[in-house]
Amino acid sequence: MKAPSYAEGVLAGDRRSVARALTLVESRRPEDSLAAGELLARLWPASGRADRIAVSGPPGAGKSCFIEAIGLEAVEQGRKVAVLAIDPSSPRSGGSLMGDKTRMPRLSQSASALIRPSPAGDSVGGVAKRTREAITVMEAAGFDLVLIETVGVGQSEVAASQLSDLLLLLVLPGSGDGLQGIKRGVTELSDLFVVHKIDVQAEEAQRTARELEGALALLRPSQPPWKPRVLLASSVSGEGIQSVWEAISAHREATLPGREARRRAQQLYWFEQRLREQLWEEFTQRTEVKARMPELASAVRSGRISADQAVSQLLGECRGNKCL
Ligand SMILES: Nc1nc2c(ncn2[C@@H]2O[C@H](COP(=O)(O)OP(=O)(O)OP(=O)(O)O)[C@@H](O)[C@H]2O)c(=O)[nH]1
Ligand SMILES: [Mg+2]
Repeated sequence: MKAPSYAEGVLAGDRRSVARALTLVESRRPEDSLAAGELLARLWPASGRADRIAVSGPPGAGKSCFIEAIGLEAVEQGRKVAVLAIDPSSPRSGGSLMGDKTRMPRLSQSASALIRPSPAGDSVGGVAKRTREAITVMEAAGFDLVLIETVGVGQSEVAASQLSDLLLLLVLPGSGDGLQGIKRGVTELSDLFVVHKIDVQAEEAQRTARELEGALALLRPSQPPWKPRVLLASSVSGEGIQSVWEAISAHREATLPGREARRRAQQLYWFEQRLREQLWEEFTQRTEVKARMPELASAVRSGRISADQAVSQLLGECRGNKCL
């Protein structure tokens, strides 16, 4: 039984146990899922203690560099920092800790930080497939700040906001008049906006920040009473990083009273989400369904029947032979 021994190690904050536990919960092997479930059940009561921050933004916006800068600031403040990042370059990161690939060389040297890259191939909706499970492991191990890097392609912000207390969006200078460059849905979910790389485009950055502020004034706040803020920073020069950290702290203070309620609502979201995934998985794995799906799909593709007719037909047959 792997689960109990890992659990003790994780709860004691042992880094090797944490790494093993993460590998177990991220495993896609069916035979690991029981042990992973047991492990998570053991760790669950000890989770929930960290501030969870998701960092989103377009590819190349500097998310990884920014997480390193903020992480180092947090470590300096005495925090224990866990980073859950997507490693875009490797299909399987084989346990080697990110180094240059994930652009957090200094943070990965810190004894108060643990960086866990997951392969980009495992991502769903812009965050790693097992990010929520990884958060549980990290929190049970005593990390009190979890930084989550998204892959930053549209879509990712819903999942990111459903697993974090704060969604921080990195914006590049000159990336659009006000909100044009950023999708409205994304903006509505974000709690902090950071116009990044101001070391190279200082004036453009100021203008972008003003435009964003103007646009935000028209939007409904994501987490009342917190009012989203726009800040400017550079992870290269370090300018503005401390102000971002202060804004993160202010957000925490303003939203802490509502945090438990928000997290319960998030659990409900994931309950439905996972149930949907699971049911789809199980349903489409059934022999009868597997056999019928391609025929129906090609009938829909060729226009012989409508999508709705295909669904009715498949479900009707399944009910008929009791496979549903
Ligand atoms: N000038 C300047 N360059 C930066 C800054 N932050 C990051 N960069 C550069 O921007 C490039 C992308 O940085 P990353 O941190 O990898 O960006 P990312 O958003 O994580 O990229 P993906 O994960 O690949 O989407 C790198 O060449 C960095 O050196 C900054 O504050 N100023
Ligand atoms: Mg990155």
